[in-house]
Amino acid sequence: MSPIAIKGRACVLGTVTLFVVASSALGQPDLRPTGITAPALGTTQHTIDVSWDAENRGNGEAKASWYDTLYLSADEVVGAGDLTLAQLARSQPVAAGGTYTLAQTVTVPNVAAGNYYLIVLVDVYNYVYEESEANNQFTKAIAITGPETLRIVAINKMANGRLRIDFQSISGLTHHLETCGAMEEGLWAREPFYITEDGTETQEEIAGTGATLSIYVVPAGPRAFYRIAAP
Ligand SMILES: [Ca+2]
Ligand SMILES: [Ca+2]
Repeated sequence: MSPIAIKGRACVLGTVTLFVVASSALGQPDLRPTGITAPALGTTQHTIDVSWDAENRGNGEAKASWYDTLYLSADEVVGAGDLTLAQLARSQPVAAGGTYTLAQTVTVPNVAAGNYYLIVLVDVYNYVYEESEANNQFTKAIAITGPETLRIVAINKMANGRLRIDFQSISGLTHHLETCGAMEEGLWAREPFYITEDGTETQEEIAGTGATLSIYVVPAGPRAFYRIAAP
């Protein structure tokens, strides 16, 4: 019995050695999401366009297919209670150093107004064996307003003729919108608006939010209301 036992152990050791050499020679892929493109503001039960970019920063090809999942989360960690907004398959391989983009129009769930996070997890089912499985998440903040009407707290005509509107949701979210062009106060209007953080329209905001919103302005006044809708 003894010679047979020795032969079997040698065989196992040989197999282990061969696997390590082959794995090292081929290289491993390493998928990593690098960005999420989405509006800074979403409205419940309205759609938003979301896309995410990812790269293969490893030195081996990522072989198809795998799945990426987009979540809506109240914090920056995926956990119980987070909502799945989209799950997309990547059905082509990505070479070492290569990139890919997935995009989906999603409906913002009927959640309470507040500040949330879009979180993308690439290779969510771990179909791809990667150099690192710890870098597969990317997070982007998004504010969500309810279907409620929003209260205008200030309307100001700016020096360039544009109209700036500061508004607040019932839940206390504050934002401001600024018309793309000169606009008359006190009129019903339907104009594309940009969301701005600082009152200055930048290319990044336009590209990043993709966000012109249609807005219906009720005649100006501190008690006026308006609603926003998808373009
Ligand atoms: Ca990875
Ligand atoms: Ca993986």
